Amino acid sequence: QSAKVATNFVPTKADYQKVYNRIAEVIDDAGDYDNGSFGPVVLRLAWHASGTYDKATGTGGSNYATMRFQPESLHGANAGLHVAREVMEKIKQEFSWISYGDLWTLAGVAAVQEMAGPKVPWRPGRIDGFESHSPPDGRLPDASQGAPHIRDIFYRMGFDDQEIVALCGAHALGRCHTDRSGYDGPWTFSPTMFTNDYYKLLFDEKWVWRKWNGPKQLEDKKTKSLMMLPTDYVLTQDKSFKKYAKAYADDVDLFFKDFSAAFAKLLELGVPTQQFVASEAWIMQTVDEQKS
Ligand code: DDH
Repeated sequence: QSAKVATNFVPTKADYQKVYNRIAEVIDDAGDYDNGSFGPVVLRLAWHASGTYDKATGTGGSNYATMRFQPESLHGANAGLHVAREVMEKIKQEFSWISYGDLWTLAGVAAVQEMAGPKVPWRPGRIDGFESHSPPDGRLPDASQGAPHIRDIFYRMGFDDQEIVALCGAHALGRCHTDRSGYDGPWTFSPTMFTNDYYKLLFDEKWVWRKWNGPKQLEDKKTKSLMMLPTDYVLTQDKSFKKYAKAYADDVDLFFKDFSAAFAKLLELGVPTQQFVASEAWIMQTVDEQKS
């Protein structure tokens, strides 16, 4: 924000689209890192930067980008996200006027949209805060737990069962890393394509506990190349979660619509409404759309 004042530069939607475009480039320029894409890890950064919100106290959330500071950057749940923060830092150097909170959340939007997901409404307005704004550890979900824990964590942010199940569909993307969470492997066969395969696979495959030295996780009996966390599998076991998971397995359009709404809400958690520049969120264009 101080940069904005210093240069008297008031960015427009077109300026944010330039940042979006640069994010899209950088996400793709990943060499042999994880299927050649930083998209999934950048999406996870946006989620972990926002998912610390507590509606009872109004603390946490995406406003202050406090994951820049220790100890939050070192919280167990954030292991590996330095990769995403470093990728984002390159862009921050080029567009110094954008706040980290806006940059990270816009990157989450770009990751979803560029990996063929739904359009996600987004608007700028987050400001860079201080270490004193940092949330305590333990606000993000623990993958070894069951339905009560998932509800505790997401109800605290202000989400309901339908939104919880929709948000979990992000696990169509990316993978677990043994040196980060201890878990291992991808959820789907196309970890850089946003699809509803996560739900389809949950119901269509037979899931068995993997026999290994790592934390308890499931593997698909047929190929043994996919994984589910205990918290993923719960979506097929809990009656209320299951209803939505089944609906998303059967209807990709419904999943896209509901994911977009819940994810847009997630990205705005903890940001006072008056800070938002626009009264309505924007739809940023994909790189492909700008070509035609
Ligand atoms: Fe997740 N997630 N997530 N997740 N997540 C992991 C990876 C990724 C949980 C645990 C893990 C969401 C919900 C949950 C993404 C997006 C989202 C990993 C592996 C664990 C563990 C980390 C590693 O080893 O690198 C749990 C538990 C929950 C829950 O209880 C609901 C949500 C809501 C999102 C979202 O984006 C909206 C993405 C993307 C990844 C892949 C990251 C990567 O590097 O690849």
